Amino acid sequence: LPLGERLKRRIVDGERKGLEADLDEALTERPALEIINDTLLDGMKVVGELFGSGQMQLPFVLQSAEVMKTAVAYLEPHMEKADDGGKGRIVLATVKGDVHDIGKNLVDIILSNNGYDVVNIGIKQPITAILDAAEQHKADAIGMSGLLVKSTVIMKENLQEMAARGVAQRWPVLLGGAALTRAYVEDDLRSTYEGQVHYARDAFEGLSLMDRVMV
Ligand code: B1M
Repeated sequence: LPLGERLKRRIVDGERKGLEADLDEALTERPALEIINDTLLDGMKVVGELFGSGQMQLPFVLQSAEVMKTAVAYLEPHMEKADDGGKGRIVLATVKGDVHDIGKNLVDIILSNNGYDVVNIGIKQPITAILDAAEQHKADAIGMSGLLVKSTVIMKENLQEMAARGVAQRWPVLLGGAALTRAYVEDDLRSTYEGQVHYARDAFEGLSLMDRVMV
């Protein structure tokens, strides 16, 4: 198989052996971010389709996710650091009840490499923990990730909780994750919320939103 196909296959098959050698070879051809975006994420997409259609069982999805994480960790030091920090601080979390963190961690990498201080508090985080972290770290913004349909409801509840606590105007909120849609965030959530809430389709939109929010 050609290198790109081989790497994609590794994600789909959850095959770690020889991964680093393939990544080293890919790095001689393309920048790290391009390898992630154009190849590895394609592999994860296939995993999602296979899982969704019942052709792949959960333990194998987990293996694929582990290979994806290993690959991203291996590539991270090779990424260009465009900016050294000081552009603002964001608390990032995957919402309550949700364990998916590959997307959130990519957002962390992209923002960190582009001048933001990221306080990544992990998965399954209730809004109380998110707000405590935002307070404690004097964050300028809050980012919530969630991939389950259920998580889109949690995000709505989280915004309601922020409004109830009177902190809606204090932190602009960025939302992202596969189950969210732009319409849900920009029409539904935004219409009832007095603070800033933004939808980010991917990590790069997350970055451009932060650049807009922080001016
Ligand atoms: Co799960 N899972 N999973 N899973 N999983 C999905 C999400 C699912 C769509 C698969 C499917 O059915 N086709 C489905 C959800 C269905 C639904 O809710 N309607 C699903 C399910 C059902 C489940 C379980 C319930 C399965 C079970 O237990 N029976 C379970 C849930 C457990 C829980 O959360 N309580 C579960 C578990 C798992 C694993 C642990 C095996 C593993 C996660 C490992 C990990 O993350 N450490 C896993 C995986 C890997 C997936 C799929 C296959 C891939 C997700 C992924 O990493 N994609 C996923 C299929 C899919 O998403 N279509 C699926 C790559 C990643 C880069 O994309 O996170 O979307 P993503 O991030 C993107 C953008 O969304 C955006 O930027 C990234 C790209 O640049 N983004 C942000 C994300 N967050 C952002 C935040 C921002 C800005 C942008 O600002 C704050």
